Amino acid sequence: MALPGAFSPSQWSLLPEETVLAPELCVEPPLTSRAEVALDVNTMADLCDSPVPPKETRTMTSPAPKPAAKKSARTLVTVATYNERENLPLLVEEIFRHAPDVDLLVIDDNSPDGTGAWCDEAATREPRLKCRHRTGKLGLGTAILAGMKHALEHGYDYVLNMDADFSHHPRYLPAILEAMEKQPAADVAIGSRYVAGGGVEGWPLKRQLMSRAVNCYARWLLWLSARDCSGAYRCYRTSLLKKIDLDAVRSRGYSFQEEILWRARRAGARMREVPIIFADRTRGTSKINSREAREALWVIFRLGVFGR
Ligand SMILES: Nc1nc2c(ncn2[C@@H]2O[C@H](COP(=O)(O)OP(=O)(O)OP(=O)(O)O)[C@@H](O)[C@H]2O)c(=O)[nH]1
Ligand SMILES: [Mg+2]
Repeated sequence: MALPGAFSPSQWSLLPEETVLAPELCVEPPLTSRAEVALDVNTMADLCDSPVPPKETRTMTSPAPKPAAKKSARTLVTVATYNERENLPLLVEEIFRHAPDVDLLVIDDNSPDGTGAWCDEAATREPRLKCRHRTGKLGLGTAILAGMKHALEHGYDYVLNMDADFSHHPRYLPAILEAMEKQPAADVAIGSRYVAGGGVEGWPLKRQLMSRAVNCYARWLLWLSARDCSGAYRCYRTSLLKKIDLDAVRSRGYSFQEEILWRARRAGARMREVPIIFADRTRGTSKINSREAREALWVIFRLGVFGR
């Protein structure tokens, strides 16, 4: 039986036009093997079909960065960190190598491993880098939100968030930024595991299935047409964020990704997905736990069924 507020696969076509991820809103895969990106939002069944990711060598650094699209838009990249001392130095280097025109804000929650201290020291040598410190571990969602508010307060055109653990490789930055510009311009560009050309490396089958299931769940309950609704590698146009009441966001943790897409859809956002290969972290430890996962499922349920 369908849940109140949920809708059946045949109702996808009833979504307002601007919320549907039309095929032309998918950019071509930036990787060597180009696969046609076709978004059929009329069926839920294909949501759970695993696209076959192209073979790619996993390295932290990549030899020949493609420069980011030349553009005048001011972009703030935000990275939330909690105990990412092993990853952050190389990540900062790689971000500026692939996207030299961006500014970078690290939002650190008083990491016991000294991530914040390293960042402060690095910021004295790198004017594009800033570090914001919070008192303790306050959740990934609130950290991303703090980054969005910083971008709004400082007049940036785009705010692009990514994880610190190299699951979101900086080599995709140029493609994601280009996806914002390509006509018709997008309000949100999503680094997506679940469009053709995208994929996941290094996750056990159980985690892959869980991620797929959460995506199906969120798409159904929240009427989201993006294939990857739970990933954090995304760029937002700040003019879109101005239309969203950021203070009303309920999510503290991982459901932030689904919730902000839901709010963006309701604000009439145009979304575009860019294929990425998501690589499991090789350094540092995971911060997600079962309590956070249960809380995320509950928030999505509440938003979908009660609308708040
Ligand atoms: N500031 C801040 N950052 C956080 C918090 N929780 C997680 N993060 C960061 O958010 C990003 C994603 O967290 P991960 O632990 O990688 O979560 P995940 O990607 O779902 O899980 P794994 O890849 O398995 O580790 C990383 O950059 C973390 O350091 C938090 O409470 N505060
Ligand atoms: Mg991670």
